[in-house]
Amino acid sequence: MTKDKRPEWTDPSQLENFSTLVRKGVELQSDQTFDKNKVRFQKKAGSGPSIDELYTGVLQGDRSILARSITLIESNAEQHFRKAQELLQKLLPHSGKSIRIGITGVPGAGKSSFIEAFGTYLCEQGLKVAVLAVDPSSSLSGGSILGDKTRMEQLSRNPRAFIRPSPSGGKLGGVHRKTRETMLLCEAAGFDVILIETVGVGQSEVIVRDMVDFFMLLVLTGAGDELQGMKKGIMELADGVFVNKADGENKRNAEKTKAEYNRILHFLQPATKGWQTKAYTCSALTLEGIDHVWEVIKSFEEGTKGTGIFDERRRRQTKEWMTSMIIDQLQVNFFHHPVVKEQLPKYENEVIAGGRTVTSAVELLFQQYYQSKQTELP
Ligand SMILES: Nc1nc2c(ncn2[C@@H]2O[C@H](COP(=O)(O)OP(=O)(O)OP(=O)(O)O)[C@@H](O)[C@H]2O)c(=O)[nH]1
Ligand SMILES: [Mg+2]
Repeated sequence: MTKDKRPEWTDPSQLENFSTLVRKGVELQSDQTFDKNKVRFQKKAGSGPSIDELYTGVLQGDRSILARSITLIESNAEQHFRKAQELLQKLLPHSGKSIRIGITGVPGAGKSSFIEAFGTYLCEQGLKVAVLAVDPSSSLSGGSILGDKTRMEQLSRNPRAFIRPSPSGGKLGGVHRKTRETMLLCEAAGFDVILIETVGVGQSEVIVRDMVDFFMLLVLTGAGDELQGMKKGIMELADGVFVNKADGENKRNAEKTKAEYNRILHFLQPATKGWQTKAYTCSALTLEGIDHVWEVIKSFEEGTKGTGIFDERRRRQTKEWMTSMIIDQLQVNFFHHPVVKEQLPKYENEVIAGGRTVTSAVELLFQQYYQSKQTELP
């Protein structure tokens, strides 16, 4: 048909004049796109399930929904942050019912093997176990502990267990927040025990200590010199010191090490009021003593709940968490402010060159920061 032979406009209601007919189709939802190649609707990238869907899924213990919710919390994107916060707010009343256990120890102490053994034991007792990690290096390297799932092969296949590697940092204090919020999600999903692993090499033990009820230190035999060199600080954080690898020929040594630790612990300030931190032996290999670890933790829980110390610590931890988030926000706000970014190097140079005192530089910097903040106000 040539152009000029086309009929004039015809009223569509005169259906007999049409050989084909355009019908009203299915409307495209705001969170959908239409994929021409596959000829079907797709959810727009990033939209994902609704908050209500996530909420219900997490409460029902749906593992894939739980994993997606954690991904939302771990995301550094602004729109995910808002959605995650809304979800957490809804789930908050369902959290808090687990026992939170922190595990630290030098590389090679057997943390992964211990979690495999202990976690499996707990599952056998009918409990549900979530394993999280705080990796001090992750914000730098992007890597994470618990990457070695090979050491937790059995546990990672257990339907009662849920293992989540350490999140990567993003903003200041990011890992801290993400792990705490992930813990709350896992609690809402019905996990009875939360194990949080961290390598005992610095600040991360203190961060984990502030998140958990019971903090355990995993150590090796052959204390002697090692024991002397060990930071008293980390032992003062622990509610229990466990000498791992107490098996085979190492067993006697482990007993000796245990006695040495007990001697030292006796003189230290206990980590938890009303609870004497002691040393014990265990083996992640033969499983000897693993059940006793749980007995120790249960008796700790009973005792501290009885005296109110348990709840008091949780309240204090929440308060301190808030304080630390305020400090993070202040830091980010200050150091990312354009005026500070511009002026800081100048003052640094002046201070380094000896032309200005640190106090005066800081004062001037804050003056300029506050001034520009005031002009920003509506
Ligand atoms: N004999 C014996 N060997 C153990 C025991 N627990 C762990 N091991 C071994 O010790 C080595 C280190 O164990 P891991 O569980 O990887 O230790 P880790 O603390 O997780 O180490 P990092 O992940 O490097 O921090 C492995 O070769 C384990 O097989 C135990 O109870 N007895
Ligand atoms: Mg490990």
